[in-house]
Amino acid sequence: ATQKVGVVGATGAVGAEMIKVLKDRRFPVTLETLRLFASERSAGKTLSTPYGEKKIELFSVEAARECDFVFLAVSGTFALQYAKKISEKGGPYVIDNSSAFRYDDDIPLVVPEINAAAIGSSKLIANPNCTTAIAVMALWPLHRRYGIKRLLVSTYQAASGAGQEGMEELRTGMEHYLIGRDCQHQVFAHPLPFNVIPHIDKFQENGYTKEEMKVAWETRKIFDYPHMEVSCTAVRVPTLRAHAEALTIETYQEIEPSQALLLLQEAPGVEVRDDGEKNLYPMPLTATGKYEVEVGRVRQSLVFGRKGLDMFVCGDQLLRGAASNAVFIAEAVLSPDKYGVGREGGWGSTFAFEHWRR
Ligand code: 11C
Repeated sequence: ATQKVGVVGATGAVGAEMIKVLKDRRFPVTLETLRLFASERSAGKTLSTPYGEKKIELFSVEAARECDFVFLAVSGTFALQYAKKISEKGGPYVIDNSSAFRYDDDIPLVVPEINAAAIGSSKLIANPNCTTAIAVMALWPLHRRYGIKRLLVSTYQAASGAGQEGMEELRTGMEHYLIGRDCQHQVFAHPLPFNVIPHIDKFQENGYTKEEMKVAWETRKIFDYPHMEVSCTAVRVPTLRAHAEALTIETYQEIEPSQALLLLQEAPGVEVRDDGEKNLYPMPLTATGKYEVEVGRVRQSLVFGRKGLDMFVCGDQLLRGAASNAVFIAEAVLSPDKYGVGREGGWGSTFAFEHWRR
């Protein structure tokens, strides 16, 4: 049946991408049943979408509650204020892209290929941080078979993580830099062109940034495995919209690169690119625009030996890291079978790793 779908923050980088993904995935919504919401600044304007021209409405809880699904591509502050008001008392499903509810025990944090079953009867569902969403696609198949004890992450994050403004600042900064003009910066703490910045989100008391802690908190929650030890260094680099990450894992069971690659080849949402001789490995230029997360450079760890691997992943930050993950959540709500929700031994169940947990 046709669904009434609202996108709040429709003019932002993630909102715009969500509308494209809805169309591309043939989500059951039409130009008539799609509603675009934004703040006063954009309300009343017309947005060109893959469905056709659509007028942007001023957001209100009442209007949002008329929908079946509401995607929030707005700030955490906005989500905190409105998400529950929209979803409560028989309201629509609300899929929130911010970090506002991710760490609440009673709100599911979902990557459908991994834990669609966690949705349960919740009307409010949190979408993970992009860095986490990209890494877990490669980590989950390995975790459910070998058990990941420790995880070390170093990231190379694109400007799009800071939204449309981040991408604009990088583009303009590059142009200015090349003609010898001053490189202005507002979005990033320093000029990003020809630079790398080891600072994403706020510094925490333990010296890590919030972005780095999100990777730890969210991976544990999505895997329903609070014991995993995780450490991350998150770095902004001058790429546009795909995050890359170096991952090192220590496993409970002995793991071999060739076996790991076989598992990854079978895994949904993953594309293996692993052939050094052919210069084939994950890169932002090839991962951009793809739903799949690229995985490669899989090798036995020189530190953890037979119980460890090093690898490299790269995923489209606006897709897997935000828009497509959110749309897949809505698909999982409509067609639970698609992602094996609740299926014993299904891809998303804990069936396989009970075996090493014992
Ligand atoms: C970045 N990962 O690259 C951030 C953006 O928790 O949803 C996403 C922040 C979040 O800047």
